[in-house]
Amino acid sequence: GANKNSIKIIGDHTDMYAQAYFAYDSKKSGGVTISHLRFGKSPIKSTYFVNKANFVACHNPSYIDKYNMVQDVIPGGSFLLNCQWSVDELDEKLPAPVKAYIAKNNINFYIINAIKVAKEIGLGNKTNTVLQSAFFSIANIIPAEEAKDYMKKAAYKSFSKKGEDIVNMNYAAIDRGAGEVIKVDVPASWASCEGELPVHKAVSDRKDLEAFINNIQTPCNAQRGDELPVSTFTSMPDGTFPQGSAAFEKRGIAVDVPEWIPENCIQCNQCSVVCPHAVIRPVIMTEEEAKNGPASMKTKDATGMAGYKYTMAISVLDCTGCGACVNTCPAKTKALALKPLDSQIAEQESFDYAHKLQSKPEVLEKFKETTVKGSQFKQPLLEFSGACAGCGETPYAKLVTQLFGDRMYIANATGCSSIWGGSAPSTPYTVNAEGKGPAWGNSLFEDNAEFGFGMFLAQDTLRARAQAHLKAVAEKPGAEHAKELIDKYFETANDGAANAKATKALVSALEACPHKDEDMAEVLKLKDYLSKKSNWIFGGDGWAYDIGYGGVDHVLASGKNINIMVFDTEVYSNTGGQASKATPIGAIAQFAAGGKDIKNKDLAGIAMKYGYVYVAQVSLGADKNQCLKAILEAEAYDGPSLIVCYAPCINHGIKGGLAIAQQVEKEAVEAGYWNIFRFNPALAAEGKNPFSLDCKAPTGDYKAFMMREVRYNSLTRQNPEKAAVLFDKAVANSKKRYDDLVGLVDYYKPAE
Ligand SMILES: Cc1ncc(C[n+]2csc(CCOP(=O)(O)OP(=O)(O)O)c2C)c(N)n1
Ligand code: SF4
Ligand code: SF4
Ligand code: SF4
Repeated sequence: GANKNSIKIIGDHTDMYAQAYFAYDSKKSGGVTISHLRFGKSPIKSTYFVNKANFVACHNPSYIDKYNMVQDVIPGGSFLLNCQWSVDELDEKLPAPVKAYIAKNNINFYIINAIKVAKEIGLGNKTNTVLQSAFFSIANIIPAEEAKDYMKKAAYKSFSKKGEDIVNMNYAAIDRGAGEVIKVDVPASWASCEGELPVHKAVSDRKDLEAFINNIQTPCNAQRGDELPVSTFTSMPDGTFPQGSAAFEKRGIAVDVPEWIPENCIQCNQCSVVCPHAVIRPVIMTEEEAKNGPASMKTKDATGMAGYKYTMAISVLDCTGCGACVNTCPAKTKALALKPLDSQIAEQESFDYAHKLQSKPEVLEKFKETTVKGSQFKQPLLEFSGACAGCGETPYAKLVTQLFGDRMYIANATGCSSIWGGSAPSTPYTVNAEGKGPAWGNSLFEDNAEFGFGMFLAQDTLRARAQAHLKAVAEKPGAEHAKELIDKYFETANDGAANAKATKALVSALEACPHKDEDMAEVLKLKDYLSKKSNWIFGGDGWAYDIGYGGVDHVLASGKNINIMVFDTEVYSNTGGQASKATPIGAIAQFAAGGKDIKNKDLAGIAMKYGYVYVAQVSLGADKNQCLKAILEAEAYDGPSLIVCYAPCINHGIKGGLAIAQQVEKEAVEAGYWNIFRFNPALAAEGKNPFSLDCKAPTGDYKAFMMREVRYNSLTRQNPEKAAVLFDKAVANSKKRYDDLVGLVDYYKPAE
């Protein structure tokens, strides 16, 4: 935004011609944006990106040894680096080719600590306005005071809807940015520095993954994807990418990362549950494993497991610094504190060691995966996604993969979840030590439920075929030795975890059999389809409530065992926040610029009416246990399921940011803004009440809850009268909604 404003200022307030191209990657946190700005006295006829510039600014210090940025500056040009390093530290911190290029080409080299300035002003990690002001002070295109004035006008236009505080912070950033720039006296010795930027060659036991990373992912991430010839891709003509490649990116994008303070930790694992990026993970080790770990690894005795050690492993180079873990930590004195990334680098070695240790059955025996604490000892098979720092969607998806990831099929609607779920070229869905992980595919926005249904039907048909051959095997004389295993397989056919074990034992027995007849050979040919799979369809509210609703309804009505998870951000998040049918009354969104004046659709209520669909509404921060139960029940239910998850998003403009997303999820339920419940038809079949209202009558202040978010509070500035009317209606709706839910408890009560 700030660079867009800069080129507008130059175009509008000088006699120069101006042009701007912006190139983005698809990561939503720490992604690369390159602003190609051209201006000058002659008309601009260039239609290509700038590849030699008079001025280059590097806004993120972690890019300095990843991209050849300074080489893009012409001799005698200017280079601005945003970093937390002092002038004295530059010699040690800058890579050799950067230093050599600066010295040999007479580059005017400037640094600024915009990170510190933005933090002090209250802008958190938003450094762009500070850096915009630094640019104008160095580039000297417009007299300093005049430039500040124009920048402030532009900032007012961009941020006035977000409130006076934000505008004032941006004014402060403009005032401070220009003054904080330091011109570096480039030491002559830099000219003799030799070396290249480090290239990290990936090494993996999975050779397909290793080749993919070295030949495709690394060049793409270095902004050289356009140079790859078509022949690079011939080994993957169907477009299938290997899983687990995001783990090799190690982007180091966080300014601050959590430090674990073992003496304060109560080993509740809540930080791990809420981490949107699967960065922080509890690990229980034997004494021996702990002893063999890196010297800097911190441990403490594992509660409830004598002779074992507990550590909180943190992959600091994958952390986004969102702070959700720190804010969630319930320990009396917080057991996590945010510290500069530089100071915590040693933690990466501990993470790499701890995360490779064999998972221990005794740990899951003691702490069951069906509990919040126990679930976190299972490997997340969604890790290090490029979602916005603190995203409210990812923790739900991550939890599902911890429970069923090794046997999951996921059909993903287009939306944020398809972008953080598959930010080409990297893939955050990954595999466990046995090489098993979610099979993931993204179809279109409008037909994802149908796509997921197709995935289910294909698997189901192949499984039925394999089972028919297996029955034939069982009936033949000579199959007595396998009889018990075949019986076990059919007994557990509907239970994912048990059937996985039974299938494994059965398949190895059949493979070991010296005489394989036709049926047995067919079973083995189809062995990947034999075990029970966990079928999921993921997407946002824009998909589920609006554009893909016909398909969602079709799947729910099918009666088949498919689970639908909706990440409800109450807007179309991926495209910048357009209103959906999930957008509540009174919220400002695109296409609802004057505040939405009709209430949101009750998707869960509609689905419940089928009577045979498992339905839940959840909010992780409000009740982790309820959320976990809903996911487990939905998966276990032999029929269609729908889980609607409340997901705070950057588009809400939460005061305090997504660092407090979990607190917002809690307060949403306390205020009656969001209700949590479960409807399990399986209970009705047992003569029990299928409906469980899992939240108490609201006690929080509904309007105070709304006022913390720009999507609501901006309406009070824009049109206070309308805001008053719509917010009153919202409060009345919420009361009625809760009363209706209480009514459902009675309605579904089994007859005495
Ligand atoms: C038919 C169609 N219309 C529009 C788009 C553009 N589009 C891509 S993602 C998206 C928004 C998705 O919103 P939602 O389903 O709520 O998911 P979220 O991004 O909030 O997770 C839109 C409009 C598209 N891909 N296909
Ligand atoms: S700061 Fe955010 S990304 Fe980093 S470990 Fe904590 S929750 Fe995860
Ligand atoms: S949330 Fe805090 S107390 Fe709980 S495991 Fe994490 S660091 Fe320890
Ligand atoms: S849902 Fe919101 S917070 Fe999450 S990745 Fe999308 S825009 Fe970012």
